[in-house]
Amino acid sequence: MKETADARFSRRLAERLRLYFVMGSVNCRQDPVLTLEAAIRGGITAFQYREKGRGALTGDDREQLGVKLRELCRAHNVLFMVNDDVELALRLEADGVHVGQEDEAAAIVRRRMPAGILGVSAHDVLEAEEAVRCGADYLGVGPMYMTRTKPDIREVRGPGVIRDIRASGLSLPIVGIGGIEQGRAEAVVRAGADGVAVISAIAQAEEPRQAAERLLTECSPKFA
Ligand code: 3NM
Repeated sequence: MKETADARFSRRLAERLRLYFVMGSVNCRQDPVLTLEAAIRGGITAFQYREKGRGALTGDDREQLGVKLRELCRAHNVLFMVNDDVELALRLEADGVHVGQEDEAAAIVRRRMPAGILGVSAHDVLEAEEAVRCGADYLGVGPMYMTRTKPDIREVRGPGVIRDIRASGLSLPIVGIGGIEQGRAEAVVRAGADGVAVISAIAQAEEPRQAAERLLTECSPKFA
């Protein structure tokens, strides 16, 4: 049977979401540009600019850092997403926007950025189904494990929630997020995720490049 255009888009997007690095300046041990450069050398396939939290850059500083990070991604064919800010995403000519359940409603973002990739955070089957109705192109499902990076996380559900979402019949690309460190990525992919999204496992690593390389190996399909 011939693959539909939607199915082809999803399959290609899933491949590009295998190792999804999320960060802003407050998450990094070193300079964010150097951190992203190292992560790209380590093989990340997607990046989300998430300039959030105490001490985060604002205004022009936020945008200028975004321009530098976008340039890096563009030069290396890494997907460039912006967290929760359609205006910034449009100004930065990002590939798309990622929104949480608490952020601007996904359906509104979809209307304001019809051609961009829309990622939505979901925590259970009902939220996943609602995100699909709102036009999500992929889901970020978490928290997989306990994390100290995001203070307002929901209950930790583990990779089983991805298995539940897949069992409900959802075929959209999924990345697991939350507390995914070395040694935890494979379980997330085995549960049905197409990739993993991480902040501290790369941004807080002494060697972000090596951290990314190891995670990429862990979440690359080596099982049938
Ligand atoms: N969203 P780390 S958990 C941004 O559960 C984010 O939706 C989550 O950081 C969710 O990789 C999370 O350092 C933080 O644990 C991920």
